[in-house]
Amino acid sequence: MPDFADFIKYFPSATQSLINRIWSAVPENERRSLEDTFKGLPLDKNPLNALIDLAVIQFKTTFGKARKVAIIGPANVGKSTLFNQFIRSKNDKALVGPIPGTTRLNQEADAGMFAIIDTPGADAVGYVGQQERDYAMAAAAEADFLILMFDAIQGVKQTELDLYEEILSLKKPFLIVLNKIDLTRKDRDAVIRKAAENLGVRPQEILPVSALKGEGVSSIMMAIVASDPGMTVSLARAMPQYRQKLAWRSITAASSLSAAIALTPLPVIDFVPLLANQVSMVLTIARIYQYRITAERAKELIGTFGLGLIGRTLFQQLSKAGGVSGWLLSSAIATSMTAVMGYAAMQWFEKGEKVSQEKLKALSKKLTETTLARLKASFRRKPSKKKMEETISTLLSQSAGDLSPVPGNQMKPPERPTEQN
Ligand SMILES: Nc1nc2c(ncn2[C@@H]2O[C@H](COP(=O)(O)OP(=O)(O)OP(=O)(O)O)[C@@H](O)[C@H]2O)c(=O)[nH]1
Ligand SMILES: [Mg+2]
Repeated sequence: MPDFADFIKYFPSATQSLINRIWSAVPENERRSLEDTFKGLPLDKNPLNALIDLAVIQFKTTFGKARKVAIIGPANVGKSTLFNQFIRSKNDKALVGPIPGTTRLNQEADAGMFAIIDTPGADAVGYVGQQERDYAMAAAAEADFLILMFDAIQGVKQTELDLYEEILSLKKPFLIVLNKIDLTRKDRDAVIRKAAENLGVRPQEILPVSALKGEGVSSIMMAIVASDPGMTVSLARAMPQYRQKLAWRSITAASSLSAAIALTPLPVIDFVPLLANQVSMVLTIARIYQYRITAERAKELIGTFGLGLIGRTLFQQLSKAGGVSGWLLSSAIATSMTAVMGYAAMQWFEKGEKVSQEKLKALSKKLTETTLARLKASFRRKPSKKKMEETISTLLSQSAGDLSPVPGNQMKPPERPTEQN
């Protein structure tokens, strides 16, 4: 798990102290809980983007104006390629090309929580001249944060050192990235070391990336977020909603599988394959909330929810009422027991709260009824397992709102149960 310090350490030392100064303005207790947020952030680009999408609204309503992040560097290092990795709208796509000087004007686009600006090559040699450099420097002067990009294969040349000095003199927070790292092999560390030496920074202060392959892009994004408490607050606020979405997805998958398993009517509701499926769901939910628990512990937790008994009682009541075939009833109950158990697990890991038996009973009954009605309407005869899974999956994606809690909006991450890790 990354933490705050992991992202701060990427910054050149001047920027580190700048950022520490900004962060020291945040009250101590809030700072700690915000810094904690970093431990839960996803490191892959797609999940991170999903989280940022949720945070954007929070950010825009709270902080209004988006910060500007400019990508500055020599021609042909891959600035436009990186720009394209950040943009939200395909219409904003920048032209990319193998010939230096592809970009001749600044181009700004929405990158979610910040605006991203692509600039022409700023090395003022060869194909691009002083004018392009002026454009790039104007963008740098206007930006709140700079991504200074160099090429791993070309290295850092003398002309580029001048550019680096000029960037330093702006006294803005910046990040040094070494792009096209995919083209290096065994020499990767040596290439980074050499670039660091030429720039006079430590190798850890250079972030190796491949804009082409998207590698390291999420680290750049996180570093930008870490540089600004406002963005971190927005991510922290979006986090509960994001986790609920992920958890709900795993609940939907597990419940659909339970329904398919239960097509072969089960003698008791905690039949072994069902339990194995539920254990794996609880483990997934625990992981989403950053708990590492054992399968044994998950089994114990499932036991304490007491859903087995609720399920058996429901089964007896509904089969006494008659008129429902065994497979229908058992699938409906397996679905609702698994979904309700997932919900209970979510509440447990999110808030450290145990949902009351009354509430679990009421939820189970309601969800079983809804599921039964849907299954009756969908199937005259016993369907294939696959068809059953699909039907339940659709039903639960639609009914997420019925079970899943209202998205939290609190500033501080909730208190955690004590059994951390
Ligand atoms: N192998 C590799 N090639 C890359 C990477 N990033 C960009 N390129 C290639 O490098 C060339 C230049 O990319 P651009 O994104 O146009 O570079 P730029 O810095 O915007 O160039 P100018 O606009 O000319 O200043 C293109 O052929 C890209 O496909 C990378 O991470 N790895
Ligand atoms: Mg370009």
